Amino acid sequence: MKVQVLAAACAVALGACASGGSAPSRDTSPIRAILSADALMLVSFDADADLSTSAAEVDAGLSREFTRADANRDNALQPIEFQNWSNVALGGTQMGPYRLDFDRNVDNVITREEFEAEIRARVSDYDSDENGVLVRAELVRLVGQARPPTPRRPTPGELPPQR
Ligand SMILES: [Ca+2]
Ligand SMILES: [Ca+2]
Ligand SMILES: [Ca+2]
Repeated sequence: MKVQVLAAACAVALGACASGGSAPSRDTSPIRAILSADALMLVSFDADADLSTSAAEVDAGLSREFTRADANRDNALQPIEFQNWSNVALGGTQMGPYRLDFDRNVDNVITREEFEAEIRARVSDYDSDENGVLVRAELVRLVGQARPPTPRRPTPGELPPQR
């Protein structure tokens, strides 16, 4: 993922060079860090506030979130329960992970096992060094300069616009 993002950033920079204009100062082009809705939830699992989410904190966190979601306490998440939970925990049902990411057998109910399996799979996706602990650098996604290339080519000698 990071490799792809860096490759895209290089392509933009090369494009600016190839156009003949002076490339915008790369020092002022911010690299943006994006936290996905599931990463935001995993950050919230950091109960002792040491800025990393341990395996024990993942265990406690997913149990807490399942309980939060299971409003009628039948140990399964009905679609309306998932929707309500997704709105508060993930920031909206359009963010993902989606209901069908959890509901693997598509029976319209998310069991505790399905809920845990999906979140644990995401934890291991984020855990790039596979040490069972999630740190900030594993949770953020870096995105190169979000600004699209300017269509106008600067004339020779002209300073690039200030940002
Ligand atoms: Ca922690
Ligand atoms: Ca339920
Ligand atoms: Ca890790």
